[in-house]
Amino acid sequence: MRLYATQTSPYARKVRIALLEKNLPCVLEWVDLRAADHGALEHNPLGKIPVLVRNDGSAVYDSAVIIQYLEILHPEPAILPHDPEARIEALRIEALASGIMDITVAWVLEQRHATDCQDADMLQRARGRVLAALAMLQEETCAWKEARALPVLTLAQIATVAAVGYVDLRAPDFLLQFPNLTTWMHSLRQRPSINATAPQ
Ligand SMILES: N[C@@H](CCC(=O)N[C@@H](CS)C(=O)NCC(=O)O)C(=O)O
Repeated sequence: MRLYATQTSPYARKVRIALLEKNLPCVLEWVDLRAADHGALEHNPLGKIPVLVRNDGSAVYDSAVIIQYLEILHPEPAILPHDPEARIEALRIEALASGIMDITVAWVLEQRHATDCQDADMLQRARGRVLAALAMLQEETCAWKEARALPVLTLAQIATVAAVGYVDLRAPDFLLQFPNLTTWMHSLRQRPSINATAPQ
């Protein structure tokens, strides 16, 4: 398998952590998203990463679908609970974390405009929504204090680390109100899957 990714994409990081937690070998293909003809376009007409290219050449995207693909084809160790209620809950937290990624990416892109061209309402609304979602994630992590010692991380934890790590990289001020969330994320630093995928 080959995974098209960038070093900083939180969506790609979610998949990279899942691959490492599941001990699945995968070649990483680094993509320059600014290039007009970057390699992922050949496999995903949307031009978005991550894209997983299977050994038969067929492609799987987006990150949530790649995760489902990995879990279906390589069920052990499981990163999603088997119990239906717990599974839906894990997928909800993944959606919450992905929403944080989506809104933070949009916030970052808006911030890059010249100050007098920025949409101040959009920036404020985005900030408010990310903060509300981070508050909810912080509540979730209270139950995960021992995640560092788990044999395998769950999808909810993986998506949370990827989202919070991205906020920490691009909008660290957003995390000031959430010291417990930051502490939880840092407690996982020594885990090989987290350490090896930290955005640079
Ligand atoms: N919903 C997608 C989002 C993927 C996404 O937006 N990736 C960004 C990188 S962080 C990207 O490829 N952007 C390039 C573009 O939109 O042209 C997923 O979960 O995989």
